[in-house]
Amino acid sequence: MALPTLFLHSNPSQNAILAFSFLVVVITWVACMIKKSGMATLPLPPGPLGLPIVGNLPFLEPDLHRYFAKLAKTYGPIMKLRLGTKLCIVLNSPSVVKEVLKDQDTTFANHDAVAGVEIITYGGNDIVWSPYGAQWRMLRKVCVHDFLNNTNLAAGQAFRRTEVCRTINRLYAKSGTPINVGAYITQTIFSTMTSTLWGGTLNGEEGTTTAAKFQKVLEDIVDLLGKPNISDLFPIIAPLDVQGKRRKMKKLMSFFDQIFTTILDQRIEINKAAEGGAKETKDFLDILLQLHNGSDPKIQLTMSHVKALLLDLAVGGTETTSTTTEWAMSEMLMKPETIKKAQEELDSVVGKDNILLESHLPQLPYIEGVAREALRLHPGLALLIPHVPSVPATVAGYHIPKGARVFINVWAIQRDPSFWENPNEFMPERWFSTSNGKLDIKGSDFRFFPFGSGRRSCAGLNLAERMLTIILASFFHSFEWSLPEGTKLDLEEKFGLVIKRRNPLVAIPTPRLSKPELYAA
Ligand code: HEM
Ligand SMILES: *[C@@H]1O[C@H](CO)[C@@H](O)[C@H](O)[C@H]1NC(C)=O
Ligand SMILES: *[C@@H]1O[C@H](CO)[C@@H](O)[C@H](O)[C@H]1NC(C)=O
Ligand SMILES: CC(=O)N[C@H]1CO[C@H](CO)[C@@H](O)[C@@H]1O
Repeated sequence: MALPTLFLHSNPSQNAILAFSFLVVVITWVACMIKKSGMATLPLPPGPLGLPIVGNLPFLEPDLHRYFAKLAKTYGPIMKLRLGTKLCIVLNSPSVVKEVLKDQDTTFANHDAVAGVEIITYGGNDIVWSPYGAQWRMLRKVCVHDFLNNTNLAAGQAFRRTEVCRTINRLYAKSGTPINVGAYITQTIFSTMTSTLWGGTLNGEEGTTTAAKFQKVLEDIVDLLGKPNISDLFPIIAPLDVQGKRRKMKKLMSFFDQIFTTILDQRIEINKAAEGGAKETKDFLDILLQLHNGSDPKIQLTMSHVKALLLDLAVGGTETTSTTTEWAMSEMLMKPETIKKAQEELDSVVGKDNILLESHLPQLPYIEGVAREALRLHPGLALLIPHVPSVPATVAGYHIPKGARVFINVWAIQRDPSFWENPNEFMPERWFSTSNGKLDIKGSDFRFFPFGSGRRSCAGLNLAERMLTIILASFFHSFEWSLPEGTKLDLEEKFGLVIKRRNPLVAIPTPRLSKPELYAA
């Protein structure tokens, strides 16, 4: 009744204005409804309610991968959270992951940089944090095609062999005593990585101290990257660097840059002296310097690219691989019958009086099953590296805004009881079953993708797999392993960018080969 009364008591021009306004409101409202029901504004994925400003931050639990898996039980295969002002999307099932990493691969082929990352990229010249585009494509080609191709991988056996022999000799010296197994694994992988990257340049006594420091600095970088940072969650205050993350990062970087400069200067001198004489095994640095020197007209590699790539591969390849190897050994020690089976295989293929070579690996399916089981239960990067869409996207019928941080919970999927029988149990033999045996390691099936999938999948997969399997096989071929009396092994995790063991893995090596001198350096 109010409206007609209003019209009655007003003059005609006022009436016209009111009627017009009324019409505008109605049209706007109808337009809104049409838009809402149409394609333009799909809803965001469901998710737990948060508080103003801080969002869901106060409710986070420290083990993000487990916390996300728990929430997924309520909110389903795709959900949203707000961490500070940052909108985060978590994917929890193979079918939504396929939509992102396969069907819309190009849109999502960017890694979401966390605060402090810009400092370690030599001015945005590295591969991991480059957005999808021409520079990333060039760097990816250098890594995968020019460096980690089959020829170079095979040639790189020499580097791995030397380091594994060295470690085995160090372990012989410790036989019968409890050792920190993880420390030996890390040392072996670190040395293998650095010699694969820049050869023996860091050798000698001075080299050993530098290497130890280098290894520590690498660990610190991975730690820093894995810490949730306030600047990340509230980008508005990022310039203040309240946590000093950027300051710490800068310090770590200046250390790297010094080392790289030394290595590069030395190498350029050596190459000059050798007058381009062909070396037998080329390390990554040789390949990079040749490209920098214009050996491939399609590739314009600056010195910043060279340094940034060295750093990326050193950071990306060391902790991930050594952590996976340590988890594999831990799982085996928890379940001694797996050690027995692995050793039976090794003894029948390699024998007790022969040295183990990489050429044996294709004949060791049980060891391969062990490696895969470790990658399934303990994928080094439990949430991959967060992806970010370059344009607004639609996933599973929900709206994903440009700039949202997309976590992919590979850890949860690889333990999902709907795809895996006894999902939490370490069972290398599951890889011989007809259903799982077909799953490859490259992520063509989204039930198992420890290295990611698609364009942004791990660039070092082939090298990682070789390092992991040769070390595992060598450790169990050369030694029996037992736990110190009265100790009990656990599988407790410590969350970070790379999920490591909370407590060190301590075990006792006892030689088991007839001719240990085979491994004498
Ligand atoms: C067991 C060991 C390893 C695991 C589990 C692992 C896993 C991964 C994962 C999950 C990603 C990100 C995928 C994504 O964001 O979707 C990645 C990226 C990457 N990894 Fe690995 N990785 C390992 C070893 C290595 C090694 C040995 C190297 C180097 C030689 C390496 C170099 C890289 C690089 C350069 C990227 C970034 C690729 C890009 O942005 O295009 N990784 N890795
Ligand atoms: C691998 O890369 C090297 C250069 O680093 C090149 O000489 C060789 O031909 C490549 N091999 C293959 C199989 O692409
Ligand atoms: C770069 O190329 C020049 C000539 O093309 C050659 O003399 C020099 O040795 C090369 N340097 C490296 C590091 O390959
Ligand atoms: C919120 C939060 O966990 N902040 C961490 C960010 O990183 C610093 C180190 O750089 C940690 O000390 C903080 O705990």
